Amino acid sequence: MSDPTVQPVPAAVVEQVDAADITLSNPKRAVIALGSNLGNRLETLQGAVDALEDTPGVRVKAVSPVYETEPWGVAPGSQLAYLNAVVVVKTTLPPGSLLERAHAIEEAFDRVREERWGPRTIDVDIVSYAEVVSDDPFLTLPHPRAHERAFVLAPWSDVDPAAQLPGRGAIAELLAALGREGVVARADLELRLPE
Ligand code: PH2
Ligand code: MG
Ligand code: MG
Repeated sequence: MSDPTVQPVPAAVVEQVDAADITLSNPKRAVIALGSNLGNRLETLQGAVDALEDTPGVRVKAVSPVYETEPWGVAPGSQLAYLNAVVVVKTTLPPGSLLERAHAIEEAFDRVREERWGPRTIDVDIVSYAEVVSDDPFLTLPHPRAHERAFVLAPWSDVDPAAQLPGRGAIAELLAALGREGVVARADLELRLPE
């Protein structure tokens, strides 16, 4: 005998739940690092923040203080100082689409890729995406060098002091171990959180 409390589900409304649905209904938190050492650095950082907010499926939740930082990875004195900041977003975009958007924003600000670690108007790096750990060469998550870069960890710890870097531990501890040499807060400069 059939149970009268169980309603049969008509075949027409059987739902499909696939990866896209889960992404769409469940926004993820991503941490994005911004850096600029060419042109009007502050204006460009703000432009990148605004462009992120203008992206369908991306909401900027927090913007860090701005730091002036010594260029890492190049001969001392060979490049101008960077301004660096970190942005926390909530997004329904999957990681690959968020990366495509990051690259589009770099292109919009005339980023040229001539040499590795060359000076740049803007660098938009995905530092972490939810708890995702991936060694995909197209998008390694978390960012493979974030744990050893004070110019990422310092602004990140300002917006999220308890943050963990998946696979690496607490960012506060990573930053304490690394020190803040060459990474100076520019309290006179400020990025606006988009309305
Ligand atoms: N980015 C690099 C290389 N070196 N140095 C500083 N201070 N800040 C950066 O954002 C940065 C760098 C490659 O992306
Ligand atoms: Mg980059
Ligand atoms: Mg970078």
